[in-house]
Amino acid sequence: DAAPAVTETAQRPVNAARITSAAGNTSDWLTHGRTYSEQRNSPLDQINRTTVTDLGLAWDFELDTDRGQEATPLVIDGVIYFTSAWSKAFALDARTGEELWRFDPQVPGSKAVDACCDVVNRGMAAWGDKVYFGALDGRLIALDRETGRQVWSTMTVDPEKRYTITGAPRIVDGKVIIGNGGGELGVRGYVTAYDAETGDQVWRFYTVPGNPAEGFESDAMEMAAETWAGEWWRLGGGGTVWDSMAYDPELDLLYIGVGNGSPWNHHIRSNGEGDNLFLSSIVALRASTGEYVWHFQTTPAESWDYTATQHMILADMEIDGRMRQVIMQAPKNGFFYVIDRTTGEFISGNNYVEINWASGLDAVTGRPIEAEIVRYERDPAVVIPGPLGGHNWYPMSYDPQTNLVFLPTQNTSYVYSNPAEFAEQEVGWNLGLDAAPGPTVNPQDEARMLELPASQLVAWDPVAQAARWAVDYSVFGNSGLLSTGGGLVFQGSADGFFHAYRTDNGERLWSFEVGDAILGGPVTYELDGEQYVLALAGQGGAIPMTMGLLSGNYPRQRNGRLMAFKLNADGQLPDISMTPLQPLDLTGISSEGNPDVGAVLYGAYCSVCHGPVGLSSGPLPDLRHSPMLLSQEAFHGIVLEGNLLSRGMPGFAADIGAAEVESVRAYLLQLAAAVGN
Ligand code: PQQ
Repeated sequence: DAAPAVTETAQRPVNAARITSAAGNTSDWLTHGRTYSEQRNSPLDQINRTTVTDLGLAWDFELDTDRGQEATPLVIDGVIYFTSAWSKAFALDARTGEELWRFDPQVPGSKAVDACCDVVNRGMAAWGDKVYFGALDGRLIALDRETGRQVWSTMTVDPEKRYTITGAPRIVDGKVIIGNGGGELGVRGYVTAYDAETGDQVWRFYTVPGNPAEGFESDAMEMAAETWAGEWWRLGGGGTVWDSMAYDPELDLLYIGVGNGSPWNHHIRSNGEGDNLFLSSIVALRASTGEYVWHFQTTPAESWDYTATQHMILADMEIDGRMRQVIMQAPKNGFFYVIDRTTGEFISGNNYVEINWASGLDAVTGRPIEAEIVRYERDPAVVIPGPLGGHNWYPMSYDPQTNLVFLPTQNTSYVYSNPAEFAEQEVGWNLGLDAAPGPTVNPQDEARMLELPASQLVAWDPVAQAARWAVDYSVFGNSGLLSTGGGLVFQGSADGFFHAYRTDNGERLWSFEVGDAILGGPVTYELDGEQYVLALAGQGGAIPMTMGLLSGNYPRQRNGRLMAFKLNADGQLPDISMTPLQPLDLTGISSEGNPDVGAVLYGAYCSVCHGPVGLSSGPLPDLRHSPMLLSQEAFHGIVLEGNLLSRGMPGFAADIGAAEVESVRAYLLQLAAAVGN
């Protein structure tokens, strides 16, 4: 047989016609959610319920970092474009995985301290002959698709404030739209549209009002200000748009998912008064002008980090005998919403995980019916879900064949407590919570959580507002989803596997051991008659950072990697050779520091990234086993001087002194001594 001809794929510009017809184009994955409706469903069916047992690794591409990998790759004209942790951009040959170019925007390591949830990046957008992505430090960068050379770069945030960018930009008609993050660090949220050719600003929409004395930017801000009290602008307000957007080209509506309040505690943020628009809302904007059209607030008077930044899907479906144009979201608060996307009218909602903060939704307005103790006015309360949500940013998928939404859920709770007093901090988070809460009024709710599976893959019927099937997992932080015409739904599990399930009943048909967590949504495309599935692995993001080892411990690959799967391939990944951590030999090691003082400092400065009580996992080393503890000089060099700055560990010399650092060391030595006891 003759060798198959090498098929060159010509590079064609990405334009409106190409994106709006993307549903029928199976050789590309042109936008973040595959199409503007963000369904993450492909009609491809070569890999199906019968053939999936022959699915294997075609190639893999190792990255140069072990931080969290959250990007959804784009595939355009035979080339894969994606971003890694630290906002680095890559282009690979989609057939072979061969590197075509890479671009490193040189984000300063010190910026990691402003990233609430790891130095992640969720991907790119493409238009014309360029690709676009946000850098962690707030730049929006345009690269030439062919060469990877920078065409323009613009600073989208005030660099003096603690903004970050982790989300992927979206493209509408020659405008690049980008949000930002920082809701835990006192910023004011907004989205901005830039001209894709020049990088010039076209419009900006703020999500929460600023200081009324300085005038409102829009009528929408004037309306929103009516729902705030006190001097909220001093603390930022929050409302960051750090991940999800969707677009309806016929309605010319851009949907943005708006985040939590800054600080979280509504008593401190707004005197405990008002709904605080547009926090925790889906907001529809006229894409051409950035004007407000409608909003739907999922959590009025947000006080628990209940973002509505989660993935939004557009679909048309029959409900109560009527065809409805809907937008669907499962925000952190635990309710699945079906909303009319033309008007913002509430159609239906139901809780998709067990919750205790509300007993249900008002049947007409969709407003939650709150439970009594959850505002933690007097007593600390266990609230379900907690700040990580019933569902976080991990993308869902909608399968028109079965009319099911596949949803990665998790069972989380948290003890919220009003602090005796609140003082804004320049480093670390500003949540307005008491870090060491006393006994809660509802300890039985915490006990209930231990009976539930850590997380699930749920197949949700959006018409009936009910689960059709679910797969249980014992770990937190499983990946986003991809469903296909082959009747399969793909998901990576946080314990290091890539799985394929039947869409109709959840039966597991295929698994591949990766040895690392997949976080983002897998994608699929077809070239030269072969269907590929791409998955990006690399444990990180909020869950392992803030939960530490409580999120699950398992062997891991050294670095993140992009993997391509196709039928009849038999590639192998490197062996996962992780030797169990041994307790440190502490003979002759002592510290003059005060471990009790160290524990408080650790909680204020370190736990945000290193997890509770030194239990780091995922992207960061377990501090209880760190040999750096053995040398006072090495420890102070890192914690005070910033000797590991390039890896995202800043020096704290401007904030704390050597005696305090030594107390942190004393505390960690105490934890290290307790290992194995
Ligand atoms: N990021 C993750 C992640 O990447 O795993 C998880 C979260 C974020 C959250 O649970 C957040 O609440 C969150 N909040 C903000 C914010 O309020 O601005 C930003 C981000 C982010 O940019 O990653 C997250």
